[in-house]
Amino acid sequence: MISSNEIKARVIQLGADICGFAGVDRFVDAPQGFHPKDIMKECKTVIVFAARFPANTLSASTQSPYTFVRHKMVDKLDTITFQLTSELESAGVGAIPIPSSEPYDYWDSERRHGQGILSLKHAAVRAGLGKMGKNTLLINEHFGNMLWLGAVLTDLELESDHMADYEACIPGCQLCIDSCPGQALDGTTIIQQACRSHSTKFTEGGGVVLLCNLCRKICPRRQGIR
Ligand code: B12
Ligand code: SF4
Ligand code: SF4
Repeated sequence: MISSNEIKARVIQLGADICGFAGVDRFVDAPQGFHPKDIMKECKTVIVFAARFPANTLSASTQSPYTFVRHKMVDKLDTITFQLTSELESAGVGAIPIPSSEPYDYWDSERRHGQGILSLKHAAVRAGLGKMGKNTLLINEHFGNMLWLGAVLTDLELESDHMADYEACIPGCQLCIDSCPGQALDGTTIIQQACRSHSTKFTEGGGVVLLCNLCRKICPRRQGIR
């Protein structure tokens, strides 16, 4: 039988920087339809991992490098997710991959509101990888919010990691809320429509550029809290 340590070591070997486990009992408050067991009936543990998102992209004078790196991070995390799922399956373990971005099924076109099949930041909190800040992003003590997340559901019963014991935000800070050009943030959630209309640009050449990441960039804890 594969051990917890073997799984974590393999995830790091595949290119992730951090990895944690969250038992399904930690998802009792998940909205109906978005619980791990709604995706995989036999799920017992959510394996959550993340890789560092290169922060230098935030200082470029154009958003193209950031957009390029974002796409590479999607590819990187999805490759780790795919590989881990395949290897667990080969070892006789039930495993279902969670896409790190798209596709997802839920889309409300009126509100331009999408929802991942599993919210990775909620899963990461439950696997001890950090806490959510007022910008609604996961903040890890060492990597801040500059992380891209991934997850695999498994029917293996693995011991859950300790949840983070630090606070994500600096007391009194609301820089991200005040700076958001779309006024999309209120400290607990996000108006997706407002964010989408300020952060996505469709170029005449048919490409897409992520125009805004200010809630990420402006955060004093974007690269860690210690
Ligand atoms: C849809 C989506 C978006 C949407 C909505 C963002 C959002 N905050 O939810 C838009 C297009 C606006 C967006 C923008 C960005 N995104 Co985005 N996005 C996603 C995606 C694909 C799904 C997120 C989702 O389901 N949101 C909908 C729900 C969860 O949000 P909500 O309505 O506020 O949820 C409420 C309830 O539904 C409930 N809930 C929902 N699920 C659960 C589960 C549990 C257990 C509980 C208790 C509650 C609960 O709690 C909320 C509060 O009421 C995820 C990948 C993934 N699968 O998680 C990436 C993801 C969240 N995005 C990410 C990033 C980096 C960004 C951007 C920085 C991109 C950019 N522009 O550069 C911005 C940041 C904007 C911001 N401040 O959030 C990263 C975040 C990494 C991190 N450090 O946290 C993710 C995790 C991708 C990844 N694989 O790393 N994104
Ligand atoms: S990415 Fe930009 S528009 Fe979207 S929530 Fe963050 S600051 Fe606001
Ligand atoms: S900018 Fe301030 S309020 Fe926003 S997430 Fe960072 S520490 Fe929290």
